[in-house]
Amino acid sequence: MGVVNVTPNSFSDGGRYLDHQDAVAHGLRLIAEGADLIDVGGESTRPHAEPVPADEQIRRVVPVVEQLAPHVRVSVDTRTAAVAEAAIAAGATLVNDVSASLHEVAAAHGVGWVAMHMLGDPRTMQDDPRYDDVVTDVRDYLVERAETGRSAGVDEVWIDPGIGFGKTLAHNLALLARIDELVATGWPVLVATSRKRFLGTLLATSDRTDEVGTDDRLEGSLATATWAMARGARMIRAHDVRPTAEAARVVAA
Ligand code: HH2
Repeated sequence: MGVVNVTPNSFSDGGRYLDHQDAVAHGLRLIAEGADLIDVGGESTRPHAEPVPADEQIRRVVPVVEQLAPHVRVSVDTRTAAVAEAAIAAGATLVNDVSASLHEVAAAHGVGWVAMHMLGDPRTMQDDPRYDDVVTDVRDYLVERAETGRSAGVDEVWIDPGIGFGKTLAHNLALLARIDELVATGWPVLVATSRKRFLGTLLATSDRTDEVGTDDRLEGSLATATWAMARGARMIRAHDVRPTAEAARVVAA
């Protein structure tokens, strides 16, 4: 799953593809690099981000979805029902839902649905997140969401632990270390670690005291994607599609 963020403030590529033609060109490039699916989003969900009104998200994503859908499967990255509906009308066939609440929209339109785990919402999710056992809590939540989606009539349901969404470094690492427990539920698992902050923290060294920037997180992104794929994750959401697709081919072999 290649990422096209049509936003001014996404944490790693914000502002780069705000122009529709730039976003479409980027999506076409990701297809050429091996993406099976392009995820188009018009709202950043980075920590502390403010919600974006539905009409603004629609203005950002619909023209891009329309132009990419003839070439590739398109998902819409949104937690807003009206945006999901507009993107589906424009050709999207998967709702990538960080709120895990849009199953009825997916069911009504006969499209797939990704249920992601997030603790709270982006404005507050990184304020001291706590779990009894993060892996068990996230797994139980996702299984409940997936079963609800299936009962509502969604045929294609994915689950996603939501790396970085209300999680400390230790939480993210536990979810990856025990990703097999999510795979064992039988629901197909999507993992998205690409360029995320915990990689910057892990890769920081004494001469780079704080954290490694988003453009220097490729190796960490690939290491975690490969780890997850080798343990059964079936989809990887990635900004750097060519290297990730190559890693996927090697794991598959
Ligand atoms: N992470 C981001 C956005 N959408 N969707 C799923 N299913 N899983 C994720 O972990 C996930 C996601 C955040 O990354 P990005 O789109 O690069 O940044 P932003 O939210 O700032 O636009």
